[in-house]
Amino acid sequence: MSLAAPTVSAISGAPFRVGVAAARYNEQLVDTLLQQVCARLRAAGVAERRLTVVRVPGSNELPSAVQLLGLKERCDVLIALGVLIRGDTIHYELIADAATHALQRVALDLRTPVINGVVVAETPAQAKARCGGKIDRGAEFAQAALEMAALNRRLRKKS
Ligand code: RBF
Repeated sequence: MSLAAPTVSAISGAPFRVGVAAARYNEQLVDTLLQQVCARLRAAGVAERRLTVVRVPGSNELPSAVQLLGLKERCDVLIALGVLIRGDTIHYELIADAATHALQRVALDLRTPVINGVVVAETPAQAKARCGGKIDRGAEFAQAALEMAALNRRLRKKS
């Protein structure tokens, strides 16, 4: 995976409605990601009342959760947050794969951008570096969400 993150552009989040689903598995790490995401969204002007957060057991449940959120609220963008860490089996890989595909499917079916904020790590140390450590993945996910919400507003057919 490339480390070349996109350059950050200043986008006002004031008009956006954002839905976030966050897994409770590896809870401390996901909580840190969630704090980073919310901090960046608030800093961009997203109003508290337009930010909905729901929690689900694990990353496997994220696609259903963002779909339900997207159907209930008219969100400009949806964000799925989770942390998958390699265990003794390849289970984490299966979940990562299935969740990645399902999140894309939800985005295309709902015609609402979905940000894949699932951190997949080989070790707990790798996961920590990406959730509160040197790498601010939460800020990257929030920035991607702002960009896609802006694109959605600009290109979406008025209905
Ligand atoms: N969920 C995560 O979000 N991160 C994990 O690292 C993770 N590891 C799992 C490992 C195993 C062996 C199992 C059975 C589940 C794991 N889950 C994990 C939970 C999964 O996303 C989901 O909540 C459950 O499988 C119930 O559908």
